[in-house]
Amino acid sequence: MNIIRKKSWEISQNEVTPKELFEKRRSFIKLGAASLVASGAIMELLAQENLPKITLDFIKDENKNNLKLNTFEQITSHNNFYEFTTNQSAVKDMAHTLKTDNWKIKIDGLVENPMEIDLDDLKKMLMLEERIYRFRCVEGWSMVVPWNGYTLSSLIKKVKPLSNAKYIRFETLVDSSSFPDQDRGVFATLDYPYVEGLRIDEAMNDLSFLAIGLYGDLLPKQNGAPIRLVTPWKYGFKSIKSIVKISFVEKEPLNTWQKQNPKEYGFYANVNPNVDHPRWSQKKERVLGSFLKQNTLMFNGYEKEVASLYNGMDLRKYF
Ligand SMILES: Nc1nc2c(c(=O)[nH]1)N[C@H]1C(S)=C(S)[C@@H](COP(=O)(O)O)O[C@H]1N2
Ligand SMILES: [Mo]
Repeated sequence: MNIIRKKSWEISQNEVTPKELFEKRRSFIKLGAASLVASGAIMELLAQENLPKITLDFIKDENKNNLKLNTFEQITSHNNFYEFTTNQSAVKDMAHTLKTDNWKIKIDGLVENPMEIDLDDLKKMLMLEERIYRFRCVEGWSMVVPWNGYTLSSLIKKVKPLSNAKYIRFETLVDSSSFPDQDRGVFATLDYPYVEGLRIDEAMNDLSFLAIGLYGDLLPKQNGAPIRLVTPWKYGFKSIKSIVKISFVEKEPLNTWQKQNPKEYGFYANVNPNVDHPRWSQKKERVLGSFLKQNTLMFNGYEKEVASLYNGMDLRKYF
């Protein structure tokens, strides 16, 4: 893990109000650049101002839970995207090789309306929304992201699954000219394509989201451009990036991390502070940019929305 660590004497961003930040920043501007060394909070405020231009037109999330957003800088500088590298801080500088022009998504398998679509088709068919979600990686870091995209359910309704479609399988692009790790043959870190899956009822849940943007602009490549899944009650590895294929299938798909290490990673991967990873506790998490850890919530805080999907299932067995 490569966490942004602050020294203990620095103030956490959670402890300062926006007004304090504003005033600190004003006095600091008067003082000039020398005081740049001063405060982590000021650095964070300046980072926050480095926002993309809002280019998308979407229905805003009211943020009823008052989640505190991570900065654009934080969200786009610490990434897991093994097709590039396992070095989380290096992804952003490598991601330019991903070719997203003329991107197509093939939807096939057990559906009435199989289709091959691009982002323009999605835009015409579906309603663009903002979703401010917590995001919790299985490694113990987390963030809050304002995604832009479409509910997965709205797309599923358009393709009309057949009654024997029980699961959905997602695939990431395979292209060794886009992804350096796919050019390493037997020395590659993972078996590609990266694959993920959801049960149909999980996919139909209103939280399941296909993101095409964040902070109001199209997704940066390191975050899975041009389209990635977001399932906020599950560990981050379920949120598969740069999707080229969505297949409706009868059997539970073998997802990449389960295939890689079935003792440590399962199909469901629901965030659960009571079920430890075999090598570390899942009770706490460190929010990107924060010094202190906070408690991890059951289903990452989305228990009300998703707990009923798992009635009668032993969550230790179906991990
Ligand atoms: N294709 C692909 N998708 C992926 C990954 C990956 O390596 N390849 N990493 C996963 C993991 S482990 C996490 S935590 C999230 C990270 O998303 P972020 O970089 O946008 O934070 O992407 C997930 N999706
Ligand atoms: Mo992750």
